[in-house]
Amino acid sequence: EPGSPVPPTSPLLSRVHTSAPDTESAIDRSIPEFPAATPIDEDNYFRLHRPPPYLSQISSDVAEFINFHHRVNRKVALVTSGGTTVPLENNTVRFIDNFSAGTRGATSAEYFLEKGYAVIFLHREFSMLPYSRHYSHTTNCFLDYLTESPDGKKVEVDEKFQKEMLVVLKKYRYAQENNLLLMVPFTTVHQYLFTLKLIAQEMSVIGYDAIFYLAAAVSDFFLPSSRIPQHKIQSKEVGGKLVVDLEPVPKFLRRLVDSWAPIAMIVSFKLETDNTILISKARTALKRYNHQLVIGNLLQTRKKQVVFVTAEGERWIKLDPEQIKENVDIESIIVPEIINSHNAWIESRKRMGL
Ligand code: PAZ
Repeated sequence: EPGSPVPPTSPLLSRVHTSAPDTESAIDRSIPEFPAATPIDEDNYFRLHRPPPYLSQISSDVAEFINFHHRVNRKVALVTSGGTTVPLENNTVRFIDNFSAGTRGATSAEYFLEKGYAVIFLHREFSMLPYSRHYSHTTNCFLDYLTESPDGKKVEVDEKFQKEMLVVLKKYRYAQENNLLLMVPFTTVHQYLFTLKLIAQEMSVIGYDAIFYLAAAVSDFFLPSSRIPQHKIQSKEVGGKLVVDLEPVPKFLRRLVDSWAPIAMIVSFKLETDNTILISKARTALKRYNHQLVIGNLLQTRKKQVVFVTAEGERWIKLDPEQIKENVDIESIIVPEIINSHNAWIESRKRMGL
């Protein structure tokens, strides 16, 4: 993390990164595009799949959070983060997952908070969280940040980490004490879609003061409820060979733009692994969903460079070698740029009398 000292290597933990992509054999996602979801697709999907049982609890938490910030005219960002899973069984032993650790979302949420936004953090449960990300999901054990007090009776933060941890702690406490951050988890793609729709509808009361920052890696394929077995698939039932036949997940971004949050500013991300198709895919998404901004990124370089694709053209944001050496978060550049565009968006809406 920026400026933080490197904790000592723990003998208990491996220094190998198993989640780093193999750039030679990374999956090529230049698969055919599916059309944007229609109102009928929406109706079918939400009618044929059961809503998560906890949704009403989330609904009241979100409504309360939004009203609280609406009263003081605070802007609200919905940040989605982490990957969705696709269960292969109802009592889920096996599921399909993706690589996303939630770094983009958790880091971006911190910068939105720093700029005075309230944040609803719709995230994959157990992925990275704002503030705690500085000390979780690393190859270091959290105990490496601690030390025994001189009399051996208490635990203290190691002197080396005091300064940096105090800064993070103050920001975390500020967000907590001022009710600025609402955590909403998901695991499966169904939970994500039901919750996204619900939050979008709750957020409609704040109109253009809302921004959607869709950094989650949402599954493109799923197994419909009608075809999910209740119990763990037995190898004898499938003749010893498991063939998985998935359906495309309806492209609900279009429904978000047209119907769930028609006045809010919407920023989506587009991930590719092949740099020759990144910009054209981002541009196709912008046209297809008709929203304000697509941020393109490559799996291999996503922490160092991204491309903003808008109706006006493309613009790269790249960390320079010095910034890379100093571990600057690219989100510290992305988020303020987006906030400028959000302000311009609000002004344009006001001028149009909306
Ligand atoms: O979560 P992370 O920091 O490891 O990765 C972020 C990301 C690449 C998932 C995000 O920047 C992104 O591109 N999300 C959209 C992915 C897509 O559905 O195309």
